[in-house]
Amino acid sequence: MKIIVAGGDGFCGWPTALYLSKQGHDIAIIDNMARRKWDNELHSNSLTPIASLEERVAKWKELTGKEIRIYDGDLNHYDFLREVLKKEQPEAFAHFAEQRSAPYSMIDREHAVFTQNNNVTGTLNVLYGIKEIVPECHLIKLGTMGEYGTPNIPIEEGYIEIEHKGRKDVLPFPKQPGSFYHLSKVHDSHNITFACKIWGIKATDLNQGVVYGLDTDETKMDPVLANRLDYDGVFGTALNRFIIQSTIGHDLTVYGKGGQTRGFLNIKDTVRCIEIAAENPPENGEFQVFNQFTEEFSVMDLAKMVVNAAKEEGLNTEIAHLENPRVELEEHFFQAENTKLQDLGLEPNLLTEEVIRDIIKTVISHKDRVIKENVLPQVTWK
Ligand code: NAD
Ligand code: USQ
Repeated sequence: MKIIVAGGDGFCGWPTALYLSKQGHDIAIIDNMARRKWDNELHSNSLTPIASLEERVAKWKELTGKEIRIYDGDLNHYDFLREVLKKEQPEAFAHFAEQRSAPYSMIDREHAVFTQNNNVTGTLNVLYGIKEIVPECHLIKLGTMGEYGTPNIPIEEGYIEIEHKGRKDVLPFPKQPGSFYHLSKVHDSHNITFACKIWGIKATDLNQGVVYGLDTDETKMDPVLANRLDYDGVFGTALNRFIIQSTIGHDLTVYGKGGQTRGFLNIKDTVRCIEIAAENPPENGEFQVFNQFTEEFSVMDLAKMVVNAAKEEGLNTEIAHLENPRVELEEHFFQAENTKLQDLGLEPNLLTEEVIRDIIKTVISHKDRVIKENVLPQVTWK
């Protein structure tokens, strides 16, 4: 299948591009290198040294003989996007290319506006591009579990049957996102729903949970193929942050009580989920939604697992309860459906202390790259 991976230089997109290429798909990457620029802006870095995208794809070609074409450009530049779509004629468009940090979107007005412009306009351009140039192309859009928030009822996969005043309907599940970033994903979902309805586009929204780990079989083939790994207070995510903190002797930064519960999945499952979505397009005009996570954990569950795993590696780690920089529930009900991807063949890589120990072993060799001032959270919601 001809697949464009937009955001293919990023944490989820790069291993996905490699995995799909390995499976025999014909891959082109679109990326404007924005993520590397945000590192410069934040005086931060990936824990792992990462090669340029040109070096990465050249190494992939050298090792496998497989070519991945790259287009350095912005989804917000429609003329650029249109030319790529004309040239590539993709059958699927896997769209990772957004500003994905909740704290980054909450820095100030400029960052909130940038996040929503970048994400919402980028996705709107992709929808117009598909309509205009490749109407049969399947849009596979990375959404987030955070679109739903933490309601006091079980979360369905996209839609809920509601009975109201004696009448029934199947409606989009209510959205209660917790940052201007998460809101951008909700706005995207609404725009995609509408575009499917009016133009007959086919799209899949993958409401992904928090991703942990960094390696896949493909990224491990050579140091030049290494994936990026974020640990700082802006782009680092819960479990990966805790693992890295344990290797540098930093207390684990649990925000508030730590009862915040989320869906999680290993990066190895992210790449497979994209393949499953590509293999299972919806009908024209349909917007299908899969909840893409494999297990639920509270932040405290994860911190305790990291403490135990780190101990086995000879690392003494303590848990700190920091004042929560975010506005969110710290103790709440959370139960979300996630059967659709597994029904289509996903075999989850579940989280064990062994898995955490493996990640610790990988990150420990790069721990000297940690910029310590970047570990504590500095962005607040208020
Ligand atoms: P990332 O920041 O590592 O990668 C995103 C890539 O998109 C970067 O390489 C960036 O340069 C590129 N990009 C951003 N805006 C662009 C634009 N306008 N035009 C072209 N390229 C652009 O992020 P990630 O962790 O790989 O996340 C990828 C997607 O998955 C995002 O949409 C994110 O919301 C979603 N997601 C991520 C996680 C997670 O835990 N990392 C969880 C759920 C959902
Ligand atoms: N948290 C801590 N300590 C930390 C970091 C986070 O307690 O050091 C808590 C947060 O307060 C939050 C939870 O852990 O309650 C998750 O935070 P996170 O930073 O791991 O994840 P989040 O901000 O939700 O964003 C990440 C990705 C985003 C994706 C989302 C999936 O950056 O792109 O959409 O995970 S989800 O959480 O399901 O919405």
